[in-house]
Amino acid sequence: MKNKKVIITGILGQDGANMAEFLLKNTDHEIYGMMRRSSNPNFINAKAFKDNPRFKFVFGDLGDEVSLDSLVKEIQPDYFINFAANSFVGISWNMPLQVFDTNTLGVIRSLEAIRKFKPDCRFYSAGSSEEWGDVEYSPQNINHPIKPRSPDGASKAAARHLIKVYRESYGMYAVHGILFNHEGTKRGEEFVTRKISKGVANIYHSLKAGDLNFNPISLGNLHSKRDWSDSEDFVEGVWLMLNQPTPKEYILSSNKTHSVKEFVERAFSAARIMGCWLNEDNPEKMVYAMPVLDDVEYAALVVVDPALYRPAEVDLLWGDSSPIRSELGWSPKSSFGDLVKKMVEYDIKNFS
Ligand code: F7E
Repeated sequence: MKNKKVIITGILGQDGANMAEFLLKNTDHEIYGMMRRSSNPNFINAKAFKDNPRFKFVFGDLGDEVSLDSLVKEIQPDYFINFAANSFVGISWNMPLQVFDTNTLGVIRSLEAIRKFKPDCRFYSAGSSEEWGDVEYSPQNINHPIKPRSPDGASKAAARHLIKVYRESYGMYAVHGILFNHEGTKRGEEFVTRKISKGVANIYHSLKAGDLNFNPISLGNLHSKRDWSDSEDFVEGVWLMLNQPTPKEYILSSNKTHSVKEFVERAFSAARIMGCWLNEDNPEKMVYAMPVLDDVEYAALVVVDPALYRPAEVDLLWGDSSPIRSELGWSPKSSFGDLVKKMVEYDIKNFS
């Protein structure tokens, strides 16, 4: 029997790379990793699989329907997994049109390519808890009203409706599973978790060298809460969503919520650096600091920079993924503590 074929978009990003690793390890499928043309592509996340004989890079762009049509026509994929997106919420106010073009129109272009050239190909596109935005209740389940607070959240919400339209109009197996925050050692440094783990590694190595002149980590809103999981657990859930008798949308989440402030505390503690909060009554002046000189002075580990606050914030994300746990048997292997420890230890070890 012929091996099945899978196109993964966003292959150089965290989720695309983790999905490729998962499928190469657990199936005999052929994986086609779609990347955009760039003068300086960064292959760091693809180290583990780029030379695998069942893996191939292909050029394509969600902004270019010609490339998507050609890929689907030529490869005849059994699965098309869309992890490509402009996923950094913070930048989505600065480039809302590009965000909408990639995250929403890119989904239509992919669906159209499948509809025209391989209508039985199963399609998954990454939805986001950003779509809930201004949340009405917690924990949030799949029926939560769509109330985005950012161009990113709005673009994903529109994509969700379009995927439903294609599913119902053409009978396509097309799903938009909602992913709460998911992180790991392949996460981009613009996201708060990796910014913290890399910053902790930097401070750890300065302290080890006896240098107290390190830069503190500058952060924005410390009080927003997120439901953080490990991306490696999520790609397994996405694969389950793609392999059911009928398409159905699910949420992937840890079912727990933690503040950015708690992430900071856990990350420093994973590096065995003990700090305490100063000015806690003033959110814009808060400092996480380490006592020095017999506790007389403090060295700042984290400072707040109000310029990093967002024009509109999603204050609390907390998911309810009980349906995928009970119906499909998915469960995450990593806890919040495991995730923070893994990221900090990785960044300390691979510090340069
Ligand atoms: O921010 C706060 C920030 O950028 C988390 C994407 O994958 O998950 C991600 O979106 C929180 C926010 O992720 C900094 O204001 C404070 O409240 O890591 P983030 P996000 O915006 O939640 C969802 C589910 C997606 O789908 C998205 O695509 O942390 N925060 N200080 C900061 N955030 C950043 N980035 N940098 C800071 O300095």
